[in-house]
Amino acid sequence: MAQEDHPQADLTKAGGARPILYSFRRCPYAMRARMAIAASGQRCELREVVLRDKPAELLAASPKGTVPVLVDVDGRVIDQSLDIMLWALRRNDPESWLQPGGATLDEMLALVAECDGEFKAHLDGYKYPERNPVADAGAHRERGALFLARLEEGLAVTRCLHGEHAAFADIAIAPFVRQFAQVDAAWFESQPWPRLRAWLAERLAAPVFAQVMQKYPPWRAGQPGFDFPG
Ligand SMILES: N[C@@H](CCC(=O)N[C@@H](CS)C(=O)NCC(=O)O)C(=O)O
Repeated sequence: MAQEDHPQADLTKAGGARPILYSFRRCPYAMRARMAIAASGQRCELREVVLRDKPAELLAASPKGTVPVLVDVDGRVIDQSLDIMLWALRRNDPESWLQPGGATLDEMLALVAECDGEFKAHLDGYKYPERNPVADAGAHRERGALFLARLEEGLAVTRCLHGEHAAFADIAIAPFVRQFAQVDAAWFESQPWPRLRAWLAERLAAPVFAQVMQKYPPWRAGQPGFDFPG
């Protein structure tokens, strides 16, 4: 068993008064939600989803069928990753991710919106050129790189995106930069972005990242989910 596999002995009882988090390990939206939940100390029941075989319970909670989805103990459904981050951090934010000192929450959300909008579209065009044969992966890489070059400029002023410490935007954006970097690691390494690379390396080396990248077997109806964070 790989070291990061979750031991079966940690299976927790189904039900119970814990929010349920439908998640998918490799989804960058789910990663950011899991990091905020882990940092907040909020405990959840994690249900790992197979995207091509989504559980009926997930679709009943949120028919749009994306992860992450959080079902709170009162039945409230939160089906956007940023809202799940805010839900967790507004309960408990020991690392001040919502108040980095160098920006307001609205300013951080504006940067994250650029990531989720234009940058994500170019990331997809670059990463999955086969999904749109007319699109040119190289052009998408160039356009996505504009966002990354801007991050590099900001990181020349402060170590993290909005100050010296990681905060909401760093956590929300890093999983997408990670994906972009992984498409062609040699190309990414060759770009004039030393601060961005250091920033990404730091995000990926943070204990909270390792914590949320543990592997869980897919959840099946009638079975207990896993205690998260484990
Ligand atoms: N805006 C949503 C986007 C979530 C999203 O698109 N998640 C992807 C996985 S990374 C998904 O569930 N896709 C549905 C599918 O592939 O069937 C959020 O922020 O939570």
